Amino acid sequence: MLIPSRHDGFNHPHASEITPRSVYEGRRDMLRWMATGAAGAALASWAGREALAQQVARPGKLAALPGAKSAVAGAVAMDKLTDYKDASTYNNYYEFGVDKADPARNAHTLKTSPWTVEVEGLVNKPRKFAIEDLLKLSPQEERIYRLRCVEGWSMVIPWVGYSLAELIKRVEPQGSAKYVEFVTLADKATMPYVGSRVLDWPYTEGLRLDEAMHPLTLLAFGMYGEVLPNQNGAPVRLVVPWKYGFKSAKSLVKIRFVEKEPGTAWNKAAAQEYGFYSNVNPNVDHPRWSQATERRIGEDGLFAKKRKTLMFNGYEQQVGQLYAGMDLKKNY
Ligand SMILES: Nc1nc2c(c(=O)[nH]1)N[C@H]1C(S)=C(S)[C@@H](COP(=O)(O)O)O[C@H]1N2
Ligand SMILES: [Mo]
Repeated sequence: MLIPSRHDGFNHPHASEITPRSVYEGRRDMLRWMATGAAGAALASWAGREALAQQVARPGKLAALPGAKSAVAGAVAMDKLTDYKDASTYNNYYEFGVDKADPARNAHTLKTSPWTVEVEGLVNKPRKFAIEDLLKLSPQEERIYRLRCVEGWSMVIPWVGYSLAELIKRVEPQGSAKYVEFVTLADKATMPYVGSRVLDWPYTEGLRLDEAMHPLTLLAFGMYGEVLPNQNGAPVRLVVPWKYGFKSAKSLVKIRFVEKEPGTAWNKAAAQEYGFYSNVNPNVDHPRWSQATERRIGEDGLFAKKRKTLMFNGYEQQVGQLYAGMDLKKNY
């Protein structure tokens, strides 16, 4: 998820806001991290977003969207929740910029109403949903999921939504439908980076039909009891908790049922680094860095000790059987 950045953590003015002592103490870790290329951009964004977090949304600002506790197995991680201010100011949403603080800064231009999601392709009942109808299609549930980014950080967020399977059942996929492609908004007028060469727009993602049907795969409309803030993918996004964060496409406009494995945004950008499956797997390194550990955002700051990354992000019991017999090194 890292592209050459204009930021160099050590030259960035905000770097001075990090106390020399913590810099010193974290230095060895830091140097190791620098070697991965991740540090420059991340250090700059972390410092920059501290100030931003003071101003940006906190729960209580957006429309309420409460959900009943989910009964889906594995839907409630017992981990401590990430602070709302961290979850809403440390984001990847490249349509609004490549710095972690950019989406919170820039995504106010996203127009989430009117909004439609078109469900098409190999289904008996293709349908265009107005967002209001999609919201009411099934009861909203609260699910506390970990989301782990391929860059090595993770968060724990109380999402609100319902299983994507609820929608899929209603449109009746045909026997030839083997995959689901997700297409997100690409609007040059409101998204400053659409048109840049960072990615091939629109941002798209895909799942195998059985992955899309798995009850843990969430169509999310809210978090922390409120509708999604724009930077987190309003008005509707995917959350696939056992896969790296980039599979969880934001601001969906099309859901398409297809026969062949669809292309995906990061696979198109760097095929040797980002495969179609992208299951969280501590045993398969990213070609440029390890995936064995992660930092929980907000836990202990930038130089926190890493925690071990779990197979399938801790959801192995629920989803492991989907990949029985597959070579997960080959299908990364
Ligand atoms: N449309 C779109 N969806 C996207 C992205 C993006 O750049 N554009 N980034 C992905 C990545 S890399 C991650 S880690 C998650 C981050 O979700 P969050 O900001 O809610 O934590 O969104 C994913 N969905
Ligand atoms: Mo990510």
